[in-house]
Parts: sequence; C-alpha cells; structure tokens
Amino acid sequence: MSKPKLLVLGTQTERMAGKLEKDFDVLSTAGSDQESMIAQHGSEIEYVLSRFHGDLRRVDLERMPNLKVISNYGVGYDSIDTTAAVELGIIVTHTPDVLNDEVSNTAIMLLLACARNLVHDENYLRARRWPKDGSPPLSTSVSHKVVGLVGFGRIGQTIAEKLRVFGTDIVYHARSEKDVPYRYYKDLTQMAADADFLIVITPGGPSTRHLIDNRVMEALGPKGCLINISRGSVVDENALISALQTGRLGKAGLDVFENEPHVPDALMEMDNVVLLPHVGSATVETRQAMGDLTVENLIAFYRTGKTVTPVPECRNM
Ligand code: 8YV
Repeated sequence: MSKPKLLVLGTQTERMAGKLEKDFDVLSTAGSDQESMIAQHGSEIEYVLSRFHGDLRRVDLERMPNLKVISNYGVGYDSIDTTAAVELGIIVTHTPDVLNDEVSNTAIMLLLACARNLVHDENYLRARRWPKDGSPPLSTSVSHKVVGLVGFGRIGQTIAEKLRVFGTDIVYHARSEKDVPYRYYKDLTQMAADADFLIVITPGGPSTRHLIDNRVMEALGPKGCLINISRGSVVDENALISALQTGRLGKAGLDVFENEPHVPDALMEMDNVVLLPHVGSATVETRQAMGDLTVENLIAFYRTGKTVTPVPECRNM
C-alpha cells in the first residue's frame, strides 16, 4: 500500500523526519515554494504539518481537496483559517500544555528584566560606565505590585502560579470569570489602570486584534510595564511606540511583533524596552516535546482515525 502524502510547510527536525517517514510520503517546501508544491500535488496531499509558517487561508485549503489533518507546531494557530477547515472537514491540531512551563518562564524573565533594568544595566557595565559614572539608576521591585494577566488559559494560569512566590498581587481579564483565587476584571482598561504590570497571554487572531490599544496603554500609565508573550497582533504596535516615546507608558517587554521577523527601528532605539525574537518556547527540550506532539497527532490519525490534541473548534469532528 502506498503511503499517504504529507506536506511539510517550513522545516522539520531530523527527529521529526525520522518518525514521519515510516508512515508518510513526505513532501517538503524546503527548497521550493508552497504555491508550486500545492499546484503540483494539491489533490494528493492528505496531511499537512505547519512549522514556522505563514497563513493557511481558505483558498489554500480548497486547493487540497483530500486534506484530512493539519498538524500545527505550536499552541497558537491563528495563522490557520479554522472556520474554513471545519467546514471542509479538515481537523486542525496544535501543541498545548507541553510549552506552558517554558512560555511562562519567558514571561517572568521579561517581567523581571524590565522591572530590574537588566538589559540597560548590563549595557551600562559593558560600556565601562560603572567606574566612571557610579551605579546606574535604581530599578523597580515586582514585590507587592499588581500584575494583570490578559488571557487566563493554560499558560496564563501557569504564570499566575509561578508569580505567587514573588509576592505579587495577581489579577486577570478573560472572556469569562474562572473559579480561581485571583480577582477578575471584566473591564480590561480598568484592570490596566489598577495594575503595575500587564502580561498579555491571550490567543491571537481577529477577535483579539489590537485588544491592547492606546486607551489600555494610557491606563497602565507612565510607571506601567507591558509584557507581550502572545501574538504581535494583540498590541497596536504604532500606539505602543508612541506611548513609549512620549512616556505615557513606562516600559515594555516584547517577545512578539506585528510584522515578524521585522521589528520597528523605533523600538530598537529605545532603552525602556526588552526585545526578544519570538523565543517564548524556544528551548531544546520544549521544542523537542512540541515536535513530538506535532508528529504524534499525524501518526495517531493515520493509524487510529483520532488525533491527540485537536484545537477546540475541531474537538467534535
Ligand atoms: C512557537 C508559539 O514559536 O506555540 C506558539 O504558539 O508562538 C511558539 O511556541 C511557534 O509556534 C513556532 O511556529
């Protein structure tokens, strides 16, 4: 029996390739473009693996009429049109939970780096200013401060649990109130006004686009600090730049940007920001676990007709 065709969008690791080649005839976009690959093989493709990839829109999905499963490497799947996928009977899977620890650690790392001026102070030392100019200006404590979580899913809850040891007061904004020992805010702007730090950890996509707008940033204020570890689209980046430049917002720690991998020059020039190249989950251990789960979803469906971690929209398919 011939193996089903699997289109890999982006790159796969050797470990992923080793596991996949037993069951699948793998077509890779490495060295060729997605358009021509789909034009040439569209009707033969039954499985897609998407890793570090751009959008999969309805038109892309319609050109693969025998597609059964899209396995997304990552918990966020805003790059995939899931409404179209569900209508076309395509199951979308993702990699929840295995990255909760890493992404929450990155959020806390950014929080501390911003509060304690880590990058500024390290640059100060490297510029040999310590002997000349003395100690740098004092930084800010996170202890006894209010940290507002925007989004309270699995990663948000992990951040909250870990932050407890820092003695912070944790509050959250989400679509609905949860049974947790933290104060809930239905009104995001009100939460921003009451918080010292905001950590954005809500899914991306149209429903959260520019959720963090000028009003929210002004409410957070000149002493406030915004951490974004979710998707660049959730924060209005132009409004953020202007708020930081004029001092209406104090600081920002960003792992994600609106037009990745491009980061606005204006942000690069500021020393009240800490910038990371979307590395929230990027450790050897966590990326391996994500790769394993991405592959497992494909193999499980091929062998049993069931995926392991479908996205919520596809759970009843
Ligand atoms: C990955 C992520 O960098 O899981 C996510 O949603 O943003 C990150 O863990 C990304 O998925 C890589 O494509």
